[in-house]
Amino acid sequence: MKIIVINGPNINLLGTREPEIYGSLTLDDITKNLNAEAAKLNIELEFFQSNVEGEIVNAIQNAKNDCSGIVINPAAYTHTSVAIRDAIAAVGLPCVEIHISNIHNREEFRKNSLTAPVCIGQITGFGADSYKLGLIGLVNYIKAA
Ligand code: CA2
Repeated sequence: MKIIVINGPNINLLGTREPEIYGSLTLDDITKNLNAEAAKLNIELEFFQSNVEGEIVNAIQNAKNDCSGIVINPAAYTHTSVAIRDAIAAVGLPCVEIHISNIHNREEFRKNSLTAPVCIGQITGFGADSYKLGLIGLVNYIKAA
């Protein structure tokens, strides 16, 4: 089983600023931790990060070719992107939305997710662990399907 982990804009800056909100781990650290979890789960991971909305849409569409599911942190596009929502709905792969911070206890504009309604679930507020929790939930969902 192969799962793609997609990260949206500015996630490449993790660990460099705002550690009180996003923690001190870098995207590279999170990738290493997820690869360790993937080995335990006996699955394969692919990673994609982009600051460009259309590139994220392309990655979601391409996932249909060789992936069984998607873990996505759409970052700021969570709150704005009809295109990413439509891509998730169009490919029909099970998708888990994750956030490092708790989007429900921050600014009002972060509370609404355009993408969550087309995902099987949302994990928000567990720091870097949100990725791991989202991955475990997705793999269990796929295995049970
Ligand atoms: O909590 C999350 O994972 C977010 O998806 C992160 C996004 C934010 O727009 C969402 O509302 C919630 C922002 C990612 C920006 O990451 C930074 C990393 C280091 C320094 C500055 C920003």
